[in-house]
Amino acid sequence: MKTIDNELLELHNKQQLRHVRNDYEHLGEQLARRNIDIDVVRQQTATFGVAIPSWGVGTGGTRFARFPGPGEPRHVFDKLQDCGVIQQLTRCTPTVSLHIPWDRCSDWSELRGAASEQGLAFDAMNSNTFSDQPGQAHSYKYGSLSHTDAATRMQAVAHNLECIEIGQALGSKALTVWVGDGSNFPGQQHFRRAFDRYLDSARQIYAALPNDWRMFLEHKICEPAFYSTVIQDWGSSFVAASALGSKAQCLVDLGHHAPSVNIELIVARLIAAGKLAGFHFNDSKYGDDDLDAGSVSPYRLFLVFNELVAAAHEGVAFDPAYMLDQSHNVTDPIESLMTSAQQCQRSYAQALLVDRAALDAAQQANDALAATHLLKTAFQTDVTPLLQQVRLDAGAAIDPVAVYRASAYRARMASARPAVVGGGGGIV
Ligand code: PSV
Ligand code: MN
Repeated sequence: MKTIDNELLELHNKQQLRHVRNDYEHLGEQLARRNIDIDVVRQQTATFGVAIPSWGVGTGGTRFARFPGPGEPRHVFDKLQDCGVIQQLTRCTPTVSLHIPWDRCSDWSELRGAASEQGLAFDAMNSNTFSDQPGQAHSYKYGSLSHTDAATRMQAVAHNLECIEIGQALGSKALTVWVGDGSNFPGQQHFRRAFDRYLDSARQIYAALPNDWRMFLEHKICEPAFYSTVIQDWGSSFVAASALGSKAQCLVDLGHHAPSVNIELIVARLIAAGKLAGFHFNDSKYGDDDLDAGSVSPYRLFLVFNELVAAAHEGVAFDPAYMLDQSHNVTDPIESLMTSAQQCQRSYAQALLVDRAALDAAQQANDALAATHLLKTAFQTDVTPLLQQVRLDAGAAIDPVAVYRASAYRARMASARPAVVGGGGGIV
């Protein structure tokens, strides 16, 4: 089912077709001077896909307030419909990452069917043991997988096992585990014992993983615990993933580090260790701001992709999962997600333009200026016509946001989905 009228999409594309062709040809000439075949880069860029987080299509919020937008998705089927729009217009978001229990539904095969109708599949499942659910026997106030109480830990393990089961029904192949476990006061928690308890619980989840599944461990420096967290950094994540086994890897959410941490270096280390699970892309200025990917620091995003492309170029075998994880507080979530997905695709395309042989030579010769100039040259290349051509080839919109706005999808949803009363504060 196509939620946006294809005729509208084609009309918009037609209006810009001549410009895209001209701009693409011009960029092709420029790249040819650098010995780069634009068609090869185009084909590689066309393979890029990033998963949409189901929770991202709803309006986000902070702990102070949430300002819901019109036509918000009311349940997981509405969320899938919004994800379908994003995929239809961009063709670089073929999968959706679900969060349980936020996306609970009564018939998983119906959901799977609805997804394939939208041309979507399911990426990693996300468990939630960071908030209590109605009727839950044991509270996660003081932790979940690492809780001091065995029954609470068991409940958290059972929830993760259920997520795996749901994921199997949906065709997912990975479970992302992020826990809010930690402490707010020095002395509150015995660091080593809490980590051991976490590991013991994680082992039980790992043991239930199907053979072709992976377990993604997501670290986070702080929040909701503000003094310490059990899986605080990539070091803790790496220790845990190594203790669990080869199917456990470390997931890097760009917002989960101290402000000046060199994330691309962490990425390189995890690749080298065979432990890079993948990413939650977003951007930040101060903390886990969950801003739109590349909206504040596009160069940092490029440098992350540079490590990924370099490793692939050198023949390293790895398979990182790409997901967005953002909170859209002041924008239409669909517009933000389309823009962010394209921003990731842009960074990937730019990273493909790095002259790897010249960079190797500059690094070998300790020519710092030449080396950094090579990265800047790739980053400063305006690959817009290339991305437009990739979208055109795939049947997507040359300008997704323009078509989306012209379609009045949001206004249609505003009448089709009556607003749910309530909705106070809360980080999504
Ligand atoms: C935690 O901040 C996080 O990054 C985890 O990935 C959660 O699953 C997600 O945000 C949604 O709260
Ligand atoms: Mn995340």
